[in-house]
Amino acid sequence: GTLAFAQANEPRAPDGRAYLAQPLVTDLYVADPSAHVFNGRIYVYPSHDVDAGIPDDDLGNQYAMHDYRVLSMDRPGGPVTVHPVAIDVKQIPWASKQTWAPDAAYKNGTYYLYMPARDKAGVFRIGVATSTSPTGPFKAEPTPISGSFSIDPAVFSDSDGQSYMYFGGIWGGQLQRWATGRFDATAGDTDLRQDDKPALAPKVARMSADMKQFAEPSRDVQIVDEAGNPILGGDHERRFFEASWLFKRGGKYYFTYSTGDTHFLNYAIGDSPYGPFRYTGHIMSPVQGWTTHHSIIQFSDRWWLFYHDTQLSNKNHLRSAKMTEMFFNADGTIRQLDPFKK
Ligand code: FUB
Repeated sequence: GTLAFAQANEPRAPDGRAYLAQPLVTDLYVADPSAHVFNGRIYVYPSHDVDAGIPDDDLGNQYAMHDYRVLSMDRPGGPVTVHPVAIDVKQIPWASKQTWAPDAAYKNGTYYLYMPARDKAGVFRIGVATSTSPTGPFKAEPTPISGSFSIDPAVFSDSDGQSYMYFGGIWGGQLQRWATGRFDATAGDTDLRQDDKPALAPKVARMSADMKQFAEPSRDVQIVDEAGNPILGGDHERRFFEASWLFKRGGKYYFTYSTGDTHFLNYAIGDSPYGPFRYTGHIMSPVQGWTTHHSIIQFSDRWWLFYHDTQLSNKNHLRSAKMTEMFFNADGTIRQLDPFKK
């Protein structure tokens, strides 16, 4: 059929993977692509990058996004539909600016869009909006999720029907300001500067049955080394920075994330959605651009990495989402991808 024809003719890298590393769209900039398969179609929930003329800084003020657009396609490599604005920051009652990396989920006929943004006091929170359509328009809840903070929500629904939100990001994502459990604006703009202590951990909380609240206080996601010791703050090529994404394969839970200032996508493997997760390796070496942020889905029997880079704009804050096939070794490890290898 059409799919077999398309697969036979798709561009391939020398290692055999389908090489679709072109921007998914070229008439707007989108980043942080969170992909899902709903009803057999691929939906991508990205940030919608804009040029607000703000210079780059450690807090990411140049990332001044204010709305969300959804992309969709019937298969990898298929034509990409860009859907109308799904929600604007003006329609999120608690938010003031910087609608950063979102995620989405589906349950019982409702689609949920999870959105980090600065609240009116400038503190990042995570809110949710709902729709009967995967592409919106979405209607925001009046307040952020109670107990939420920082950025980059990723919601994983397990086969037993439970869903979990992973979240957090240091530097502009403000996670370092929550190290004591309360917001501390004096905690600085980067990390804790405690290189020999465990790195700041991403957070996880199980979602309530209605997907709109945390069912429990959030807890640390432990990322440990081969010996079971926490990855340390000074270990910038392995420690968590932002961009959590969780997927399950072969009964194992893969917690994946960006290392921010060293620009890797990493993964760590565990036996439970709560972890601990053992650091295993890089998924992808650095892309062009400061940020790297991804998602991973299975579509029929193949696995796909969605990511972004700045090759189209040459500007850190104007990013293009892309996708490429990824492969697993027999032992469950991931074959590391190089975004520059054609
Ligand atoms: O897109 C804005 C922020 O930059 C995201 O929330 C981070 O993950 C980084 O990509």
